Amino acid sequence: MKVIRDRIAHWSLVGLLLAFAATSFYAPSASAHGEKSQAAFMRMRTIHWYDLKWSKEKVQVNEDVEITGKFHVFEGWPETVDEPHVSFLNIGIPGPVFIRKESYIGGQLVPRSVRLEIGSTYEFRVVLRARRPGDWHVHTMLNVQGGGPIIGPGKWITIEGSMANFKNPVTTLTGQTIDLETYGESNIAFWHVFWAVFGTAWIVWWVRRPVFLPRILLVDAGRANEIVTPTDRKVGAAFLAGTILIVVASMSATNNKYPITIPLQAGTLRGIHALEEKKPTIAIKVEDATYRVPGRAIRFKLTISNNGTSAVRLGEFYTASVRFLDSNVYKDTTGYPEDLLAEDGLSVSDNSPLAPGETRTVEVTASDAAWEVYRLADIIYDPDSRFAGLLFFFDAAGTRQIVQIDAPLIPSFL
Ligand SMILES: [Cu+2]
Repeated sequence: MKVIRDRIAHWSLVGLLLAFAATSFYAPSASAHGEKSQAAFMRMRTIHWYDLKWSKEKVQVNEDVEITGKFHVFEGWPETVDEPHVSFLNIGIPGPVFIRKESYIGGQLVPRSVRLEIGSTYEFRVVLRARRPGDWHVHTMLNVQGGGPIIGPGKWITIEGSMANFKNPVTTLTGQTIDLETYGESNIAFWHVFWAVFGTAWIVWWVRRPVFLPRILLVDAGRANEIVTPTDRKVGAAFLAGTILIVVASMSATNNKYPITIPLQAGTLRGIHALEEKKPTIAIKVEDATYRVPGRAIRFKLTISNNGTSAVRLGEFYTASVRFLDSNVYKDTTGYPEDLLAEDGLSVSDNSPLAPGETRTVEVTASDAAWEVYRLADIIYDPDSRFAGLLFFFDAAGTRQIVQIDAPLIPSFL
């Protein structure tokens, strides 16, 4: 019997060790972080992030990185996502590898949720401070209550140094400078350990004596009174009085040590300033839009009317974080994430300058591996086959105009 039991114990231990070894050596690296699995039409038809800039790609612990840019809240917001009336400007990172020092929308500090209006464009700025060394894929994102996370383009940022050096100093309104990384930690530890020991002491008082069978037999025999002695009652009373006394005394000590405290600050911020945008002087009509299944490109026919005063060319088509550029017209200098940048992914059947007053119908092809890698091709599985995006036109002086497009997107199988 003993031999069998020993064998079972032995092999269970071996099994456990093997399972542990197998799982600890298996560490797959993920390169996109949630957005690929979201419905393509929702990514195209919610938030358009553009003009993104990252102040640095490599930082030391305690150094800041600033992410700035604009986002447009698409007019044709999907019904399946609640309107962004309670939204939060977040950052998508695997835990606090950076801390968020500041975030602004329209120049206003936004530590809380904000109300955003459909159709508006906002400017944002997020200041991150490096905390944990590694290579991190940092996304700007917007959490919409009733809609979930709307993930912007992610960029790899490297943090060097040691996390042990990380500091997060804050000066309170009582004039004290504290380090939020460790502030209050020892106090929390002390009180939790204290009450755990207190509770354990109470249990130990009772389990010193035989716990179960003798007591059950005594109760069954009608001698339950003998289990609890007069000393036990005194100890019980002492524990009761001690508990109440310690709670009251420590509460008043806390009030003396921290006389000024405030409630948690919360509440949605309204009246966030949107960017005032000039109406584009270019009118667009999407005649039709298709994509081949399977394939890596989207094609659309545009009728472009230039109602402005200078000749323009189409330089970029943006949809769902992917930027398709015509390198003859526009080149990216912002260090946009490579996997989302099709430097020469946009081809226009006739991209010669469109003179003021002129109208032209052109075929546009936006083609890149990103269409497949980021699963925009998976719009074939969506219950609403419509796309949306931004077109960026440039005149000879480099002045930019942004026109939003929105149309049904029809698959072609032949
Ligand atoms: Cu990512």
